[in-house]
Amino acid sequence: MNFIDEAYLEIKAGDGGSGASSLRREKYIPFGGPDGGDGGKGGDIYFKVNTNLNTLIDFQNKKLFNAKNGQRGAGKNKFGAAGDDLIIEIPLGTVIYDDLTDEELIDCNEKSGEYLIAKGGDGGLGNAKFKSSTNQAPRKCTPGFEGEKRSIRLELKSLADVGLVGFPNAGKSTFLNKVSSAKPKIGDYPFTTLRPHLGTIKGAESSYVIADIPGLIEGASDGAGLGIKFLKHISRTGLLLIFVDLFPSEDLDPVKQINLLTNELDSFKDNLTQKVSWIICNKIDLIQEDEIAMIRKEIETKLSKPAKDIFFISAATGEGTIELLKSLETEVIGNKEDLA
Ligand SMILES: Nc1nc2c(ncn2[C@@H]2O[C@H](COP(=O)(O)OP(=O)(O)OP(=O)(O)O)[C@@H](O)[C@H]2O)c(=O)[nH]1
Ligand SMILES: [Mg+2]
Repeated sequence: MNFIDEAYLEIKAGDGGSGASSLRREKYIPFGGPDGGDGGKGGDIYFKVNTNLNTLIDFQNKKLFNAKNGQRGAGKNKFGAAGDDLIIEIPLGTVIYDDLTDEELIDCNEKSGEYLIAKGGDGGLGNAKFKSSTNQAPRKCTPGFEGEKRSIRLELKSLADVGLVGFPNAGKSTFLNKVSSAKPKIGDYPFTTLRPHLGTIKGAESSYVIADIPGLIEGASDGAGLGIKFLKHISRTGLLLIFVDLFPSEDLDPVKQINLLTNELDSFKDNLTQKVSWIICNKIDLIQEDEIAMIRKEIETKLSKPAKDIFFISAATGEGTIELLKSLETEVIGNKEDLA
């Protein structure tokens, strides 16, 4: 499944209706008092989590959202009706930012969460409210207040269980293609994957979700390549798979690749290096069997941060992937139980 992970919206809560200025006119009452009612409150705008949604695709074309204005007050002390609230449904895990200041406003991470994002303006006061001992027939009334207006950005942090990281061309997408029904594009050039993809793996006992994100390169944390922009998508996964290219086009041996990647992960704010990560050495079909033991030894002894586990696979031929998937399922079930 290819998902759209970002959206920009302009939202505007309803304005309050204006208060009315009116003097009571009835038979036999020549000087009726003021009876202008207040205006109605403008509608609020809420974001509501809908767990059936998993993309922000619905927002790509619709960028403007307005809640209804409150109605004006009227004579005979009639209050204006309040404007209806607007409820916008979003996927679980959506984070809302103020697009102008980049401040994080709301993290919509509760399953039945409903979050107020823009408040409707209060209605204005009718002239009945201005009656006093010195002014029995005021004409004054006030306009309604404006509803809050905001430019916001939505970002979806995917709720995948497992995240794939690695240099471009390491074979992350090939792996996801092989083991799930997701079909991210594969290419023998860097940055084939431009957006995150999610794939569901049906294990023996449960299913879980793997997120494939664009490749990282050295300096990603300073904006090189596609940058670390997409790392947020794996900031909530319990487990990272660090993909190592055993047949890289550049002179990057496995230990170097892992150390560089770990450095980039370190520079990302969400403590990605605190996560459990496994090393996945890919493309064993392209190297000699006796090299594997040597590489394993190197990784075990030379990493700046020791790896929890090391796997050798070929995403292309499928060799080693079944063992990896078995271990993944066990780990993911364990992580889910820890969370429960
Ligand atoms: N021989 C061999 N080639 C592989 C293997 N895995 C991937 N490849 C090839 O390596 C190239 C890159 O594969 P991708 O899956 O697109 O790599 P990626 O890590 O997703 O790359 P980006 O999306 O650019 O980050 C493609 O030409 C694949 O066919 C493997 O196990 N063996
Ligand atoms: Mg890819």
